[in-house]
Amino acid sequence: MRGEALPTVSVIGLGYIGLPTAAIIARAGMSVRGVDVSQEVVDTINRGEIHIEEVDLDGLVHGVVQRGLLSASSRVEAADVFVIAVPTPFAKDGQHTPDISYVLAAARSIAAVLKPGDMVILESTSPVGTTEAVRDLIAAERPDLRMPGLSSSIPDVSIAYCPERVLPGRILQELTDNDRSIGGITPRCARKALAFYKRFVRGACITTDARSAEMTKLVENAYRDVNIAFANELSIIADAMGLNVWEVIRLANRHPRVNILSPGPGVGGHCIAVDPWFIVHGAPEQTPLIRTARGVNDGKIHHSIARAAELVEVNTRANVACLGLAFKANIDDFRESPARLVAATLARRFGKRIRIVEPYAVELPIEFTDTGAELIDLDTALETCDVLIVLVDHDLFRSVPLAERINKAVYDTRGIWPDQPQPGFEREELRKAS
Ligand code: SAJ
Repeated sequence: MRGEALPTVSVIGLGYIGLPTAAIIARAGMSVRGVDVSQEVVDTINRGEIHIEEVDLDGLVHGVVQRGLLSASSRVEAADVFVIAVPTPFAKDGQHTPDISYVLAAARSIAAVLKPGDMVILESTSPVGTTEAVRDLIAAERPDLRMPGLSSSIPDVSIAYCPERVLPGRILQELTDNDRSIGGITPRCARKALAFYKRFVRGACITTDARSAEMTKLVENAYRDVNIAFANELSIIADAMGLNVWEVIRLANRHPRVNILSPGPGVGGHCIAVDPWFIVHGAPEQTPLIRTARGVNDGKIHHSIARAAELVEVNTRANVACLGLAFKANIDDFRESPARLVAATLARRFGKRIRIVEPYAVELPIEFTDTGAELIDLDTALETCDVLIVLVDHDLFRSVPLAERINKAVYDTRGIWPDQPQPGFEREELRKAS
């Protein structure tokens, strides 16, 4: 690559993946134009500021904007490489059908400015076949350009699928250090995309075909969902049998080939609870396990609500602290959060007895309005609430010593307090002892 001019890059979609990706590519010295439909996002980035929370992202974006390597716009303009990082939500049909319209809209806007030699890379999590759909759309819009895989002649443009696999809260580190699957529409496309990613990725970049790369991304998240479902099902079984699930998992995981994940109040976020459906949608007859896992994890939310409500009802006079609203530990993302759903359901049912502790929130989300529930800090909760419902394993909650919660009724959906006496468990121990 020595002596070669660096490509100019356009990143379409400046959300949780697009913006960090754009900033990292810019840091590698390439000139990057970020594109977003929101003028507010565009203006924020052009001021060198950011609109999302992610560790160290503010300093990085500020730096590359200052150095003139990253700018934002609401229009797609000519570039050498186009990276699509737009959302792929569900369609509004209630059937968990993937909606790839944002991807296709991005492809259409790229088609208008595409020139021979350019490369288009899709990063959005997508159902199998989407990269080919992007290619077909561009082929229809630009009959003057030869497309990969449609004829035996050398194509004018390259098209590839390269999913991200980063964890919120560690995005910048994982964007550079994680291995990447790079799926070309043709092997030639994959090699060209590989050369691009090698400029800013330290992890291994492994080439494959586009459909395999699309499926790989979905499989990674479905794998995690199925494994969390196993843990969640165990927790429901343990409740029915009066067992301490954390003790059972801890001991089972001493086996050299067993590694059970952690139960929780359900699975949240925008990936693990969504992506398995893309596989189910593509192969409805072949996916009983993946579909069932989704049902188990969603069912765990209702189980958590029922168990928490029982505890609130039994402790008639007590104030109740729900600990956490985020979809997982130590982040400020409350979207698609089972913790938030459990807390809001309790607030609607029990009103002002419910208090919420969420160190990452400055106010309660909209659905808490008029419920009577209030946002309080952890110290106040420990002073004023006799029932604690742990919904998120934030480090702040983990650090509460036994002495400060020993006399409280606790439902710990995350197992952060293994030393907390478990009433049901103790009864069972006593029964066995007598
Ligand atoms: N959870 C449990 N028990 C566990 C692990 C997680 O209940 O043992 C819950 C979390 O509390 C949360 C949900 O699962 O509600 C998802 O959290 P997560 O940490 O498993 O994953 P995400 O959604 O933050 O990120 C995932 C990652 N995928 C995998 O680990 C296979 C990440 O690498 C992907 O890049 C990301 O999805 C994505 O963008 O697809």
